[in-house]
Amino acid sequence: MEKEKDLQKEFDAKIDAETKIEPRDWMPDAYRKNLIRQISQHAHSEVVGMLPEANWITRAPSLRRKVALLAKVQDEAGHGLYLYSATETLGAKREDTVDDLHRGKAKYSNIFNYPTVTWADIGAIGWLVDGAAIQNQVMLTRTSYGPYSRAMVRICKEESFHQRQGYEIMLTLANGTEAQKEMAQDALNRWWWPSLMMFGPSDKDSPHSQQSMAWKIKRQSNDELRQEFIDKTVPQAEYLGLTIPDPDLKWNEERESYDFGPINWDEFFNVIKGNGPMNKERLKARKDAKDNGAWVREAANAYAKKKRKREAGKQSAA
Ligand code: BYC
Repeated sequence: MEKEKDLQKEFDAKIDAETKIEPRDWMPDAYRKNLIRQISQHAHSEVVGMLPEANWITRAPSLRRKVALLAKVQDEAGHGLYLYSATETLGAKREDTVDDLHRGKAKYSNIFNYPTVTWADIGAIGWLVDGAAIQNQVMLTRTSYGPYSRAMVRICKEESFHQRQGYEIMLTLANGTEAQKEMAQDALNRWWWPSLMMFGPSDKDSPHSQQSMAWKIKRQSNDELRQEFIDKTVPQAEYLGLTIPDPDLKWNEERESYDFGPINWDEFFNVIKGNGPMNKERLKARKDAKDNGAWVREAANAYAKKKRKREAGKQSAA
């Protein structure tokens, strides 16, 4: 008991001093659990996030667009891998983590449960979804758990390229024909609100925030990040000549920030419960990928199994 208290004190001192917590360091169980929850959900989001975009790889309008989109989707797979590895440093088994996703037990970002119906959606995802991701993830480069913070540095660099490829698609469409501009506006209309929801419920309804901020896992609150994202993104929409679909959006001189209309939290909670337009398809695609890859895993394991059997045979003969 005394020893536990000393370990807790040492942990608290490290958090205070901004010293990273490393895999072999002692950490409170609740800190470990909370990190596994957040990092694994983040990993699932990266991997499920490949699906709506992959939908357009074969239909990208030019070779240049296709190459950029392919690179982006591959980057997301890489992000998933760094993050699954980070959960393993906390003692989580990757098989269990992935099974939690497939069983619908673990969450992944609300945003990937909407369909990508036109090419402009690929622009809107890069601009808004990756833009929101950067807004949230830059603070995570300073998160208190070492492996997570180091993974986030690399991820943020890649997200920055993703955001630009999306904005450039929007810029091209917004300066194109009337039909192209309409397509860009329609994509903005559909992706704006779900993008704002990506930051999570408002601070008063966010059960994990207070403790996560005290442990310096999160460095800014959901509402703070959402507001910063809006303030940055509105001028970008103006530059495109597009209209943010919020009649209440208004610059507030006093706060030097935008006021905005109410977010439909019923929609958010419904989507993260598994009832969004694409939840079932997304999970099915992930499960199918696992099932269809079974033969690869079997082949990769075959040699190891054979070797084990041979060695067991030698031992029993000896
Ligand atoms: N979607 O107490 P709260 C990407 C859940 S991927 C679904 O505020 P927390 C990209 C939350 O899990 C973007 N669920 O939680 C990839 C919790 O439920 P549980 C993903 C959400 O953790 C490919 C409950 O609501 N980014 O960038 O303190 C292509 C209460 O919430 C969401 C990350 O994962 C949501 N949006 O704060 C392009 C970043 N929000 O677990 C782009 C890392 C909340 O109790 N994660 N919930 O069942 C975080 O920073 C934090 O986990 C969050 C939520 C800010 C998201």
